[in-house]
Amino acid sequence: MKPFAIKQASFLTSVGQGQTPPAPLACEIAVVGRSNVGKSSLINCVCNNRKLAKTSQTPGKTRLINYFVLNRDFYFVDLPGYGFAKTSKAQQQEWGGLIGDYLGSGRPNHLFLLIDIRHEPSPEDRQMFQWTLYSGVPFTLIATKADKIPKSQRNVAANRAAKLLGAPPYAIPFSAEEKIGGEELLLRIGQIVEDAKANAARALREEGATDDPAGPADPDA
Ligand SMILES: Nc1nc2c(ncn2[C@@H]2O[C@H](COP(=O)(O)OP(=O)(O)OP(=O)(O)O)[C@@H](O)[C@H]2O)c(=O)[nH]1
Ligand SMILES: [Mg+2]
Repeated sequence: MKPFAIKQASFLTSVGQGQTPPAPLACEIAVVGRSNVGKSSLINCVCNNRKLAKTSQTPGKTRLINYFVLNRDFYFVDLPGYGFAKTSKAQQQEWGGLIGDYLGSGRPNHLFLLIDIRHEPSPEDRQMFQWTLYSGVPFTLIATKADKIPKSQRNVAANRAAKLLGAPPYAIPFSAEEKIGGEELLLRIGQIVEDAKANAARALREEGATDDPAGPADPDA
């Protein structure tokens, strides 16, 4: 398989609750996880552009759904994080509404669910995982900040984090800081985009086949 490369990446728009999202593209991959887990850093790392998505040590920086266009072909979506301290009830409700609507919108082809490789999943991580399962959107678990633990323990720790979440025991160990796991992630993205295109083409063919009320032409007529 040809290695998949990100040749172009640009910010398109931010969308809040009740606002109209941009017209769909061939594929949409959304990044979700606790505030400060490294969502924006992962996007920047994959796109090889440190300034693309705003990163911050202040949790809760990303409050809107941010759309990035990659290879002029598909979306990478930075979702607002959950679980930071000092969140009001109203903010939590706003977040829940935004994410719930997004997951049920039919837009995302795939979710990258991020968990910190060092910590047990939080109650919010577990809830997010349940929402993910409920949404039916395929997902990949990614264990971030892998640079924080010794190399020999990374795979075990990543898989353990997935297992603790109640998921199949596999997560990609990733570090934006040391570019660990970048190639595996790119391969994954390539597969997801290819699958989304193949599914869309199949759906179009099927639609075409059922559109003609007379059915297929009779060659003997
Ligand atoms: N050591 C290490 N630090 C990281 C890594 N990824 C992100 N960080 C740091 O973690 C902090 C949060 O990173 P962000 O990418 O802004 O996190 P986020 O998930 O987008 O956070 P919100 O937008 O608040 O939801 C920043 O200080 C980053 O520098 C990593 O792989 N390794
Ligand atoms: Mg962010």
